[in-house]
Amino acid sequence: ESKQRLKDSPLEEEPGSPSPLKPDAASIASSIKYHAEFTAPFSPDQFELPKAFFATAQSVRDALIINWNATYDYCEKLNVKQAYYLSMEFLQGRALLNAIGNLELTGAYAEALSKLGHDLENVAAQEADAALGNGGLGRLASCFLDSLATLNYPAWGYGLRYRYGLFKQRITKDGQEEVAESWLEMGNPWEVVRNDVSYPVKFYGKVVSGSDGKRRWIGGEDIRAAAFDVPIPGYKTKNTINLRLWSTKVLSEEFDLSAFNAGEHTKANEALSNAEKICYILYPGDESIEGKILRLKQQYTLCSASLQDIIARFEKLSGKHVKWEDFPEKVAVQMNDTHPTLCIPELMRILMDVKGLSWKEAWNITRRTVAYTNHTVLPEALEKWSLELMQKLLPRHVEIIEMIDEELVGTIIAECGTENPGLLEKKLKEMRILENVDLPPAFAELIKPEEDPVASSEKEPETSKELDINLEDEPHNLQAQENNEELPEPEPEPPKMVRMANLCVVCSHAVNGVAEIHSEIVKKEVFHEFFKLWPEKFQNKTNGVTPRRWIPFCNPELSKIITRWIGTEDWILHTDKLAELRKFADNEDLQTQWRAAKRSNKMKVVRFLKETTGYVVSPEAMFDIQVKRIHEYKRQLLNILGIVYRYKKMKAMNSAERTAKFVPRVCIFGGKAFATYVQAKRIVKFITDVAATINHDPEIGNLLKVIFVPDYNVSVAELLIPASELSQHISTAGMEASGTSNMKFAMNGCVLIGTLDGANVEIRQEVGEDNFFLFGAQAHEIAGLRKERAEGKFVPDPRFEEVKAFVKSGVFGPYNYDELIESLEGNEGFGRGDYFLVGKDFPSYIECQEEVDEAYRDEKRWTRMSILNTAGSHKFSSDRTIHEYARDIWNIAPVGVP
Ligand code: B1N
Repeated sequence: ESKQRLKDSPLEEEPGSPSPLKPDAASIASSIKYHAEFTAPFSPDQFELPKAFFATAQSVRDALIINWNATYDYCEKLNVKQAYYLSMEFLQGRALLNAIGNLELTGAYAEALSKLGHDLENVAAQEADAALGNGGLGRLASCFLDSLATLNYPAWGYGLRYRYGLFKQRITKDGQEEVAESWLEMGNPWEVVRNDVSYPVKFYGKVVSGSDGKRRWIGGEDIRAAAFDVPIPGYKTKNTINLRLWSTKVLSEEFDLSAFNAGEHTKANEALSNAEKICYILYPGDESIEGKILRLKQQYTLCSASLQDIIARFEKLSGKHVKWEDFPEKVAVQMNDTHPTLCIPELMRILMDVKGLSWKEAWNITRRTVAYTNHTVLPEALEKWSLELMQKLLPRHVEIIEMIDEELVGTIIAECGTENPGLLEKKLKEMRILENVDLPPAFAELIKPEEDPVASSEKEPETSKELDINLEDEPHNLQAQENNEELPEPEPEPPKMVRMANLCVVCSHAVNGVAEIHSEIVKKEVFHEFFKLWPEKFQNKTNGVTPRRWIPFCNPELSKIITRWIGTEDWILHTDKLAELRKFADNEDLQTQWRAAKRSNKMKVVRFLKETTGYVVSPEAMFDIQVKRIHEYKRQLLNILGIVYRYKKMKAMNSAERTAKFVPRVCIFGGKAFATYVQAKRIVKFITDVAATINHDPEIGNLLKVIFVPDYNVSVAELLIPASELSQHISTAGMEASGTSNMKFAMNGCVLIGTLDGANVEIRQEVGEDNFFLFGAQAHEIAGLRKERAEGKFVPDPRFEEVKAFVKSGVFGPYNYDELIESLEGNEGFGRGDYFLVGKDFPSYIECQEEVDEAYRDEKRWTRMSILNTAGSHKFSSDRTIHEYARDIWNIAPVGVP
């Protein structure tokens, strides 16, 4: 075949010859030198760190490409079913240490670089983080890729190659400032552009009926999506899978040469910039929706290019006779949240309009192919698009969505009957894909609008609701509140919207949440009506993180100790072996080594904090960390108010009393606030102001330090997590779908303080109740507590009143915190009624923090807790999660490349 690669390539593995996977330091050094000379984009006369990084990465890339091509060939040859993980975000972080770690070449590379006069760690630090994601959702996608490769699953990731990743955060005297993150500026050694792989993607235009009766989408704007591939190596395996990122460019025919020749440069460039700007920047909203047309174009580009690519591969491997009904036997598409929902109408469209299948055939194939993961229950994060906007941009897709909606209406009516029109109307209102859109004429007559839907819905026979969290009872309209606007009056004509989550649930064969409690809320609250209709679709897949990056690669010292005590390093692949540490939890030798590793990781952070913030902290103090996106529901405010309370108590004591009562702590915060989320930015500013006051108070000294680490990202996480002793996961119960840093902290021997929310619930189960600091209201109580609060029945704890008054008194500088504090007060009319229940949980939080101090003072007890956290964290490997997806949703089997 012409497509065969050259078989005499010198890079191919020769049977019997030493494996190119295991080169020695000398051959690595010569490969690095070769790349420094021939491929690194730097001047010839130097070999400084940036060039050393580049040459090193290029040499690693050579090794990866051999495995990558072998994996590609092998999967094609076997033609097995593949999973495709579609995600608008992949938060990869740095790749160098991960790649050489997975290839088991870390030692050899360190030696080779030292021969060349460089230190591996410094070289690795040159790499820019690939921050093509906002937080947990994007990082999860990256952990999944690592596990898919490691476990030899046939799978690919599909995403977008944003030129600017998540913004860089600067902390100034005014709080957070955002700076563009131009990660590609120095070049990206890991990607390979595929000049032979690109697809047209269309926007706008109109739909016409052909003479054959088929609908056709014509006219409009055409751009091209081009493939950039990134190799994803597995650990201790040859399997290296592909992450295909799309970049957009103009179709060459679209460049208006005549306009250019006529001197109209702006006009000539218009098509060019329209196409290129689609992949310009990652939307920085974490759990907030931006109904912007550019975002919809991004989403459609991902879906359209990826599906065309998947379909092209299916056709190629099918040979002459393409059996479309076999498509779901070869392809599983996983949608990472609703962001890639357009896969659904796009697959339907291609199958019907391009491949000539009937509606019924296309529908069956689509439903068997796609599955949906929900990552959030926050109402403001459930994506909706304006029907009008979508109609303009994707007219044919809207026709298809309308048809799906119509069929859904038919199903609902058939299931529910028309005897109780109120109930039927309620169900339709909740379940339909189209919102505020009249019923299709065929059904309109069946429903009498006179009935009061609320009154009759109470007749609904459905009784037991274990989790009574009404997320809709107080829609939390951030933007409107930020601008201090009154919430808008209900519009006379409410806007017609497309609800992406409903579309996903209707069209997917599997819908899953990301932790047990979250999956229950998904079934009992968010998609309750759908759950009653199709209970078999709903599943749980508790998140996980890759143990490779999050234990051995970021914490080699601890890992050596683990291996020494377990007697093998198999735990890196089989994390259940970590449980064996339990039997040594009280062993003094292990305890001593364990503490020494923590201490040395803390020292690294001490140096890092000095460099980045100027603050000098003591490694003797407890390192207490909360790092995650800044969001009111994650309650960084609860943490900092707890610190303020502690500070106030300290100030009221003399020095001897203070040292007797309090354990010295370094409280570290990190995280980015969405640029227009005013309240989140106020929280950042408040933390830095509290930090400035406390850190400069000579009476307090090392007893309490507060640090806001700027520009929290994957690399900073890799440094902080191994040094952590206490970490905070303190969201309002029911609001954090899972959380994944909680898992990373536990793995690294950090004790958690948290609410019964997301994966905390399962972590606590696994590590044992005694080794987790629990506080706060539970998910099933939240709705009731909010109601009580709204009725003015909540009596705040005097300690909470005291701390608020202290802040208002102006101790933390001239900046006005009234609006921050008022968000915790009152209800309608004044303040915002403390929607996130900071005041309610405050007393149990500060009492729990006292227990933390007490436990920490007992060194042996604390070390035992720390060991038991690592030992109990084995469930949270993404290997376990991926096996579950493969078995329960994708139906794929591993294929180890020989
Ligand atoms: O997904 C993570 C979970 O561990 C977290 O609990 C959850 O908050 C996070 C819109 C999101 N949910 N939704 C998003 C991200 C970007 C965006 O534009 C929503 N992120 C989560 C992994 O399951």
